[in-house]
Amino acid sequence: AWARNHHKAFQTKEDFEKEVVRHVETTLARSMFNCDESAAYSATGLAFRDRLVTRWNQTQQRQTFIDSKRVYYLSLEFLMGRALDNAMLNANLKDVAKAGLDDLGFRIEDIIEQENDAALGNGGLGRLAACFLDSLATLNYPAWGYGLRYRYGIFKQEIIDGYQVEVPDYWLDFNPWEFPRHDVTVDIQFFGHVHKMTDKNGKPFCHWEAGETVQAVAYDMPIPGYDTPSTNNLRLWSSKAASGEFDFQKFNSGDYESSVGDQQRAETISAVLYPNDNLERGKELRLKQQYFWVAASLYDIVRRFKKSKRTWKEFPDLVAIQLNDTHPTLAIVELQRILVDLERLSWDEAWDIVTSTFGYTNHTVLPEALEKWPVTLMQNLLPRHLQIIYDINLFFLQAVEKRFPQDRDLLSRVSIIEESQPKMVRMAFLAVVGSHKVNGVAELHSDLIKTTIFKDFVEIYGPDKFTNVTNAITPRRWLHQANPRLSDLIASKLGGYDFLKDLTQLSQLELSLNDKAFRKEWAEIKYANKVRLAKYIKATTDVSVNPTALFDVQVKRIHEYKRQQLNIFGVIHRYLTLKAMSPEERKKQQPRVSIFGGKAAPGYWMAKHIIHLVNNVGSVVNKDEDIGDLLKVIFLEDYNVSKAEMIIPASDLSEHISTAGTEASGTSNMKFVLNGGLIIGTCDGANIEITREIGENNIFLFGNLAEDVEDLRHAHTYGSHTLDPELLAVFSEIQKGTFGAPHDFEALISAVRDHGDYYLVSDDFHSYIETQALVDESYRNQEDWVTKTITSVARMGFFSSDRCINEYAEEIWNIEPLQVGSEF
Ligand code: 26V
Repeated sequence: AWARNHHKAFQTKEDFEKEVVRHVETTLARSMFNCDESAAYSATGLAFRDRLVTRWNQTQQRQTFIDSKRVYYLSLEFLMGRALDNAMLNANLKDVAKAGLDDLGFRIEDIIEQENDAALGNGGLGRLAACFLDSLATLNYPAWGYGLRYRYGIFKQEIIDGYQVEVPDYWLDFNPWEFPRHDVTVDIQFFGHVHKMTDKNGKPFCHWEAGETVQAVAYDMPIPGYDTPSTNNLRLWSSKAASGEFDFQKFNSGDYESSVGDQQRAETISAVLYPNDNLERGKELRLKQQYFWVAASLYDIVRRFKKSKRTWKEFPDLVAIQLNDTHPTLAIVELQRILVDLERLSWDEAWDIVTSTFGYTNHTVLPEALEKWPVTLMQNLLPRHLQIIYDINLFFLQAVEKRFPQDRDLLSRVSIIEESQPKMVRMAFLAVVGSHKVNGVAELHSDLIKTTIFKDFVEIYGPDKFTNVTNAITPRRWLHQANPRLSDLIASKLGGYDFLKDLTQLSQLELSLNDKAFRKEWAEIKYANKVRLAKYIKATTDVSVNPTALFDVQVKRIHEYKRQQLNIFGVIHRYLTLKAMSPEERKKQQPRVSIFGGKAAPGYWMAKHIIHLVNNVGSVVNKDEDIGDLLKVIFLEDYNVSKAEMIIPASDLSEHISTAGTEASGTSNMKFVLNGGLIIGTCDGANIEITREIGENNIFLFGNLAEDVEDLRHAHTYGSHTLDPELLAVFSEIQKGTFGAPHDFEALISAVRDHGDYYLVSDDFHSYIETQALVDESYRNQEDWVTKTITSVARMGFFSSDRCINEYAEEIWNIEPLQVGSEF
């Protein structure tokens, strides 16, 4: 097979060029004479895709043949970004492609830029799933991702007059990375009624007679590993009208519009990614998305299992399913339904299989993000599933009652059904009850869930069901791809690129701390990355920034708990301080560029006001001649994975300043440090473990601790609430109208001043300002700064997603790597 496909497995630039020309002239039906950058991208993508296909098929065949246990990662979000650069680097053929494209008259960077981001996610949760797929393939684990093929990914953000405007992200125009599988379809049912029936042996069973059927069609994306032939699969489901649903009656009788309407209703299910992160809104379409995706995936998994001819008892020996947050929790109910209603296992046998199969990862403790569905909605859309949920709850509560007799209060606290008006299904509780392991994503977070939202469940199940797996990132994309010069420099010191597969090898960099040439090159790379970002800032915002200034970056979704408002209030304080100085005094100050980026959920007014304030402060500060290069304030439009790959390597300092106890982990903090930047941050999420690894001299921590947050909030509401005087000075300046109509920012101020300052902006303000002053001082000593950044990078080995995936594999999934034969 390998020999037959040899023409596709180019190794030289000549063969690569032949493949590109072949695709331009045949697949794209164009001539090389009118091959523009877009066509060159398509052809290059197709050439690499061809290479992947053989390995992908071999990997799947091998996994099937060996009958190895597979893990299925169920996630409503996969924030993949671009695929071409990644495919080239993983195959170690980027140099070949670069030379080939050069011959054909193209610059490889321009070709890479042609690709749309696969932006099928909101933020951290979706990008984590993408890093996990990279590690699973690289470590040769038999694994599939399952998700939805949204026609529109996360919206594109435009800034118009300082305001965010959302533009649809139609990304599928030409996507060489997906393979439609029109033969892999599943009919998914909704609505209808449940009938009690009796089988031929006289045993009762339930039959769900559904009211609507929608078809799920599989689209597959190959996921290459780095420096391995293993190529895993990401299967995304797309919805369309089921063949039986297309109403030919209507169509033939001339009611064309209405038959097209049915078609469109079906396609709506996978039309758009919900752009909220951390806010649950209980929309029926979202529940439909969840069930559609979960039911199609389980059908697929069960179909594959059945081919192995094993008994049902053995299901958990072949299948592990990880639930990425509560979004796929219905999978627990669906598997129970398949086993009990369709396969006719006893309830207990089925439930044993179900609970041995699932693991659940929690990604947030914010109460407003915890999924709850109205019982009435569930009853209408999924009547049989609601019955099963009630039964799961009944058996669970009976067991609890047995162990803790007479504790009515406990029963109502842990009930999967919240007895509120209206009644609600608590998805996180269902996920806990239906899984054998529950994990948080950083140590503090995993401790917090055990003492807050899942406290009672720790009592009931014991502590072993709850565990921690600290998040991490793939060094292939976030170092090698995003920062090739730094990766090359590190490789030159470590004797090759093995560190990309064993990141703990970075520790050897500490041996080079005193190597002058190395330090110089290290600093030059940071500078070059800053120059590139400065050019981008000039091109997109028309503001000139000095690349020798300290680049201070906060890029992430805009949310009150992440406290971009603290950052911008701090910037205003800095501006006022500079304004009050004499010109001589000013000359002694450290120049800074404050860079913000991130999307606000379209309905999140506070977040939108924050964006507006940042932009308005920028337009005042950036043209103030007293200030010049001492302070620039930039808002970068449409932050996404590709932009992150450019911005992160250019940062000196990044801000991870959430109210302690609110950011489950954060993962960009790791990306910034790995790229030679330092952090200003709170004792929250993974910042704490980053500090433990790199040392507290190499991070700028500030602010109140998680353990004190509750008392502070209580004091705001019930005690006297005195606000920080320097923050009040900032508020007065905003209210004077210095940054535009003060009315626009009243809500931001009153959240702190009048509504209890839930996120402790005032409590942490002074500590924040003082710590920023320390950063300035530190940055002035460039030699020390470089030492800190090299030391930090050297100690980041722990934060490779390879370590993280190995922990999941051993502690939760019980799966082993499967080496694909070296014959290819
Ligand atoms: C939640 C919801 C709630 C229902 C509506 C739609 C929706 C969409 C996404 C989410 C996920 C929110 C949770 C989340 O993104 N958590 C982030 O997960 C990262 C990876 O573990 C972690 O680093 C971040 O700290 C955490 O905020």
